[in-house]
Amino acid sequence: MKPAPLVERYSGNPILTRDDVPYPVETVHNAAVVKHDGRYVMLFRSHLRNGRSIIGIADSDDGFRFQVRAEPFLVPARGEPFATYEEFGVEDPRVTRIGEDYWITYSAYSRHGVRIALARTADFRNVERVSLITQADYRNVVLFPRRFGGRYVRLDRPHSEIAPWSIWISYSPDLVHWGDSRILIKPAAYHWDEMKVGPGAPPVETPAGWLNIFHGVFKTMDGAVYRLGVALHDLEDPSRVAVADDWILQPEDPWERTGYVPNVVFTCGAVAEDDGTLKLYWGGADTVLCAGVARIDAVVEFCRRRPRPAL
Ligand code: M1P
Repeated sequence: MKPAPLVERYSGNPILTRDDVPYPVETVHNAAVVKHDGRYVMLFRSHLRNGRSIIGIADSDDGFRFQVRAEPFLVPARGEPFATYEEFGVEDPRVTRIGEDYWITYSAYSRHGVRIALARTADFRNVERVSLITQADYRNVVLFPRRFGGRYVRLDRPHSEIAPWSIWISYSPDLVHWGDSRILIKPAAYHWDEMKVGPGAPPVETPAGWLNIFHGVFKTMDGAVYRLGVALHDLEDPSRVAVADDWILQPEDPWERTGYVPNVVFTCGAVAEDDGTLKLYWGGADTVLCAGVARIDAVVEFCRRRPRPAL
């Protein structure tokens, strides 16, 4: 008998499309979701008709039915130093609560390349840009929600000409200055992720370790396929990691297989619930937003059962 899927898709998928947005956009995808004051808040990416992206915001009582607010949450900055680096758009937000604030990492695009910016909000009404925290040629930065040995920790994904794009770990005293970087998870040759991997949802704390749901890409004769995989990082030393050999989610629904970029499932967020489940959110074909539910203990077990070398 076939095992039940690890991630059960929500029956009402896609949960958000461009038709739900009260201003003109072409897509709704790649979203961060957190619980704030008992409600779910989502920051999502949308393409405008000129091909550039902005970040919208939506609220929900149940984590599945979201109401999009009248105005976007982040559009390219007007003030420096951010304006120079956000000229071509802002994309792929991730949100981590650290203390009383929510810290947002997002891709800043410009003629100088793509780099990561850091912003903060306490209430999802006012937002303050803090710093640009990478040079060019980075995407997919996720923050751990607490310090380790006094330092903040992030997973990031630099781009390289001579090696498949991989997941790295970096450390910071203040969330602004980062260093001590080293490589942590590499694509595996002739695997579902052999072309590149990248951090997805910010790490989720479990009694067994930090769950890291990442994306992996496989190049086919008909274009790339984006799937989701999972790794488990040590609770006290997140540089120690076990990577599951198999993917946990692949494009299957029609809105994941066709759209702006076909054959893509891409996550920027997950919410751990008190009942031991995880709500996972992913963009389908860079066009719509989908959700699903997994049991956290089953995902942990999946990492332990058939790990592969991380490097
Ligand atoms: O089109 C699929 C994805 O491509 C990029 O992902 P990666 O970081 O792996 O290069 C990003 O543009 C992402 O937004 C997009 O969903």
